[in-house]
Amino acid sequence: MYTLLIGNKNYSSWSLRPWLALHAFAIPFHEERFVFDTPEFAAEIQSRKRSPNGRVPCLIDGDTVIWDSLAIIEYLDELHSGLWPASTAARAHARSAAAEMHSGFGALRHWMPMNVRRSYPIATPRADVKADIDRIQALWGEARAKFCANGAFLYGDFSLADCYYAPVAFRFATYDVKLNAVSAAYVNAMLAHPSMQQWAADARAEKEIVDHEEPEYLYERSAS
Ligand SMILES: N[C@@H](CCC(=O)N[C@@H](CS)C(=O)NCC(=O)O)C(=O)O
Repeated sequence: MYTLLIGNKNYSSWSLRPWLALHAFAIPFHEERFVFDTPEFAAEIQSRKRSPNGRVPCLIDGDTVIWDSLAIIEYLDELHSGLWPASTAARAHARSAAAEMHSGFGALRHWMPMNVRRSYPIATPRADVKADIDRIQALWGEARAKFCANGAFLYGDFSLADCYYAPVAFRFATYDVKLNAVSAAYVNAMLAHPSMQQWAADARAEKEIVDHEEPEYLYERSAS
């Protein structure tokens, strides 16, 4: 049985991605949640005792330890197969989209951090955030136009690409981002997915508030 080390469900966007892959594809796993800013997180995770890079997520499969969300989902695809879209062209596009999310969209990630339980509408996103939003919508639109014959997800059936963009769906809801029709329908489909609903319910049930992860901290600090 796999063990997945994760952070707070309300905040940890990187943890969500492999958790969703395991949960949505009904792969049995055990989760261990470590709360940010606690002595346990420092002792078990940041010390690198349980996770080689001192971060979450980290997947443990017997003697094999995989410590980055992208490596984890590729490992799962290798062992369970069929988690990426079926055609070679769709798979290449989906992997490019996931890699772009992994290495890019810094402005969106910084200025719209995932916060599942909050509603914090931002009427006019900063220009750099808007550029990230525009690029994501273009990418989603292309995936759906080229590779999605049926189905509500980016490449039709739910795939690892959707796991990779899941935190963006939560962000767009939290910050009430105005979207085109294709993107809005996709976000709705993602938010309605039973595994996303489970994660959101777990996030709402968490009691911990990490001040520096909350939007007020970010926006008040930037204004001062
Ligand atoms: N590139 C990594 C990012 C992992 C990451 O930054 N995780 C955050 C939580 S979402 C973390 O562990 N932060 C705690 C720290 O850096 O001390 C991945 O894809 O897994």
